[in-house]
Amino acid sequence: MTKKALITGITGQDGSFLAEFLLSKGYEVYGMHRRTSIDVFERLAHLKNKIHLVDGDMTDTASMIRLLKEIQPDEVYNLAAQSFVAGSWTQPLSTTKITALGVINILESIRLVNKNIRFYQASSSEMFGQVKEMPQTENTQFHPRSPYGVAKVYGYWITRNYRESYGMHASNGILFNHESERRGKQFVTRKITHSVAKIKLGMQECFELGNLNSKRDWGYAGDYVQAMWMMLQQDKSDDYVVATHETHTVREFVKAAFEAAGMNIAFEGQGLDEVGKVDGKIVVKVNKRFYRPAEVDVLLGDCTKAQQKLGWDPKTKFKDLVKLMVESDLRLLKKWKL
Ligand code: NDP
Ligand code: GDR
Repeated sequence: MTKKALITGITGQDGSFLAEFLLSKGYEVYGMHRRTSIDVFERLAHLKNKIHLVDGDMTDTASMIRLLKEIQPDEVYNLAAQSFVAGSWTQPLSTTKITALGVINILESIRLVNKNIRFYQASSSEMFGQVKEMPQTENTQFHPRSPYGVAKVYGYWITRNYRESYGMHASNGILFNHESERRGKQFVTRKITHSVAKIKLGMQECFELGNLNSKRDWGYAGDYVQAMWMMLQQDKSDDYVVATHETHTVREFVKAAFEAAGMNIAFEGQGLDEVGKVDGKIVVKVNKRFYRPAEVDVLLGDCTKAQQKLGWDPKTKFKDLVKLMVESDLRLLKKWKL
């Protein structure tokens, strides 16, 4: 029997990678998307004829009940969220409605329609926030630092609660930052690789960033979606950290991106006066506008449990990730220039 999976957040970075992966495993894939006034299927162009796109919204429980009844999926992957941390201060209520309450909307819908459906919740390292220990594991206490992080803590606990209350197969993947050539351009990695590619091609002179000192454990999205699937294949549901166990500053990411484009950047100055120069010309400046009201200074994940229990390993190394993103942006921009 062909297995059916419903993915919420299909139009996002992870949605496209997970859909590809599940198709390769022989799944019939359904992707839920909300109505928008413009075409948001850029990341799905190559998959559009292979998956079923269905209408729904995380804040509309009725749409989820309808979809679950119609599709009767074996597995639900809940990837939908207002996922931009900085945006969660400007839109705290809608972030909460989508990223926190959206999770109970879908869990309760599953419970009412068929509680044997297996459930994956996209939990986040942002829950660790002001970290209580290094590295962070499944047992590290949470201290979220943004409305987004707080919403994800709710999503995490309600997923555990439905597992404990109703015996549902509901797992949390506590994923650390994962990036790719399909990453949204608001996020720092893609903002950097896209800007560096523009500078390389003479289309831009300089770009601005916020906190260059914050450290992240960056992995590749293509590797991480495999862990999501592995969690739902276990006899018992559980919670797992998915990370690379390596952390780098934003400044190191910038350096690696320029290097991947064949340029050398040197930083000088401090704080808001810090600049990055290539051949004596300023290419990176710091702007307070990109600082956050409360920052997550450092994240470093320990994925030993996922390695031992799921047999999952992070494959893509930091330098290779940066290189693949820069090269993809160079290709895209060259095409666009033509
Ligand atoms: P994206 O921001 O790329 O994608 C988010 C998806 O959610 C989009 O498809 C978006 O649709 C959809 N969405 C937003 N609001 C609604 C709504 N009200 N109803 C239905 N769909 C909605 O995120 P990623 O792919 O990077 O991340 C996937 C999940 O994993 C998210 O939950 C994120 O919080 C979480 N996560 C991500 C990490 C990362 O590093 N990427 C790390 C840890 C957790 P639209 O296109 O219409 O906006
Ligand atoms: P993050 O990702 O907040 O970790 O959330 P983001 O790439 O937005 O920020 C990472 C770090 O870079 C610093 N930074 C900047 N960030 C952005 N976006 N733009 C800038 O110009 C800039 N300059 C410095 C930030 O302050 C921060 O410290 C991502 C999202 O995918 C979440 O949904 C997910 O849950 C977490 O990763 C794990």
